[in-house]
Amino acid sequence: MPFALPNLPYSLDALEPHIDAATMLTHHGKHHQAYVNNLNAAILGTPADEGLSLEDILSNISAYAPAIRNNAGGHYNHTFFWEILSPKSSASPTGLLAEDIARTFGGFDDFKKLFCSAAMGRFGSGWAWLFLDKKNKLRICSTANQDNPLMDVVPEEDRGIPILGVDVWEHAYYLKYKNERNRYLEAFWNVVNWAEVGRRYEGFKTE
Ligand code: MN3
Repeated sequence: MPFALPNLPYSLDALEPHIDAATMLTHHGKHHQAYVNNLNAAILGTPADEGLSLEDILSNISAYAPAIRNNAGGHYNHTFFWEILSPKSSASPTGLLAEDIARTFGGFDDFKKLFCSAAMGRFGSGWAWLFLDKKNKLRICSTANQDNPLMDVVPEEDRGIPILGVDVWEHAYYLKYKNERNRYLEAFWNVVNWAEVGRRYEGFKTE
């Protein structure tokens, strides 16, 4: 099978009390595993089943069936999400990313408000993203379902390279926060792995 479920980089209860172990167990072990299984099944015998990377598939996703769009997106997005979370979070970004956030959005608090309003404004299931756009500028967007800025099917202005993302599917928060997506989003800031987010930013930012 070309794709496999990655291990979590921390224990299931490591993000407590902000993200609970019961949610992590289902989210990683059931939901993410299902995206992996369904992706492997959907690409069998297609051109995607020839050692293409997930990023290669996503950048050309318009050429593939909806099942590949949904499950390749689901696999990429969740792998990304586990990596940008950490129990050893710092309160805010540092270095070049912090400077760029201040320059682009006015300050870290202004950035958080804009990011949360993108996440709150997503009707139904999807994600909010901080990403480097085609001009290599920081931008915020939200995408539906398991779409993401790497895909060639999202609006042109929302395309680029994800730096930070948050899952706003109910399965990401319903066990602990019920319908209160806003409380989940407040808690999210306590477990962002800013070191990893900053590493991605510096890896993809040119100038
Ligand atoms: Mn999810």
